[in-house]
Amino acid sequence: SAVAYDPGARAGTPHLRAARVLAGNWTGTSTVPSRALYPHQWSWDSGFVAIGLRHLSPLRAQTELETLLAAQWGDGRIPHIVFNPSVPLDAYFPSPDFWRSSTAGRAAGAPRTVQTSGIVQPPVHALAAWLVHRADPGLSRARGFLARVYPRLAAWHRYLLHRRDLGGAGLASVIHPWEQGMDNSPCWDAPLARVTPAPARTFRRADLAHGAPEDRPTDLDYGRYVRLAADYRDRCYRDAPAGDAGAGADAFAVEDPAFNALLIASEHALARIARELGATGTARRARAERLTGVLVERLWQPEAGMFLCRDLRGGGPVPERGVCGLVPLLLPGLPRDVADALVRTLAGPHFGARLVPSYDLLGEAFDPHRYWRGPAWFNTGWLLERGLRTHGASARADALRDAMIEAADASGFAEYVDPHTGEARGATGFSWTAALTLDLLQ
Ligand code: 9WN
Repeated sequence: SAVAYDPGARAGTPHLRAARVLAGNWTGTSTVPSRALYPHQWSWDSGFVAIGLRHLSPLRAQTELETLLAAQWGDGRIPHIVFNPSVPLDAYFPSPDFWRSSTAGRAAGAPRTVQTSGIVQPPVHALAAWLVHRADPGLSRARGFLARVYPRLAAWHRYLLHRRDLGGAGLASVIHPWEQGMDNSPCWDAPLARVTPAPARTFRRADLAHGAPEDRPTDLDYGRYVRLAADYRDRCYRDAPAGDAGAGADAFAVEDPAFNALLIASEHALARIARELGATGTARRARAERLTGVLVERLWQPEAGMFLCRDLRGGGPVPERGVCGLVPLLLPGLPRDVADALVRTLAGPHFGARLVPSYDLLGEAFDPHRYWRGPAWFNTGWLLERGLRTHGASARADALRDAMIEAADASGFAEYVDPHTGEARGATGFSWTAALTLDLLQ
């Protein structure tokens, strides 16, 4: 049953208010990102939520990840949405009858017992599992938590590194903006422009019942999202072989720095998990280091002072500065000059607001209110705060942490906020905002 979140309730401390959001969004086995806008389980949301939940209940945090992993497909993919069967079909679009995972996804090993989407989201899960374990190693060992999740996480990484290496260089590609998680980032404008939108009359958006249209993607964006997802479904979620840009291949294929940085950070975490389970973890650590080299070689742009996406179909780097190009700061093995340049770019004219914007403050497409085209988000802020700390910029990390805690609490744990003023946008009572605030408060 839904517990209404009341943003007017200001009693207690930021910690208590954040905990209350997570309690209200807990379904018994996982957490919805937002009761109204996103009433199912989302993949990378659950990773971030588990990172915060571990401070309230390590058991709930483990359960969050276990529920998601139970919906993993036979080919290793973790679907971006796991649908709650008790939620009406028209509460969210695209719904299970669009994805048809149990029929269209059968060849790829979609689960029979639960309905899911067929695309993926950024692989933050192994990092989350490791952090959750560390919060209560005794409980984790007693429940065999890591031993149970490790093979699933390893299969997930295997899927991304083999089936999704569409560029052939070793990095994972995304084939839909929803996979990268920053849905309408201006980084996708050029690669998406080649996609013929599905006609507006063929689908009905549910998001506009809960979100202001000027804060959300446009109808034209949605037409293209629907086309890409429907084409993938109609191919039974089969991934094209590496290097294949032919007729059966995806119209949209991008190598994204944030997605790959999270994969590498999670590979480091898997190395630690392997060690905890009695193996050496050496091969995984070596792979994470090798992939860091590939990421730099392939996506680093010294003139921009940041990483840029690579459009595999249009050829070459996408000349837009999205926050995704700063997220690799998270990686410990980054060359010194690259890390230093990222720290400078974060404070410079393109990103230097009170809170880190999702897109270039000076970019032509910048819009402080529209979703991933300018507003500040708390998951990317959390990753950058961690990155600043990893590379010794602790005063900047402290300042970002304080600004985020303040903005999260004052906005009623908004989904995203104006990067200059902190004004709330999108949903309030948003789970990862509350969860990551809890983590920053520790
Ligand atoms: C599509 C759940 C998700 C986040 C994404 C965010 C938004 C969905 C949507 O909400 O995307 O997956 O319907 O707009 O962009 O990052 O995981 O919170």
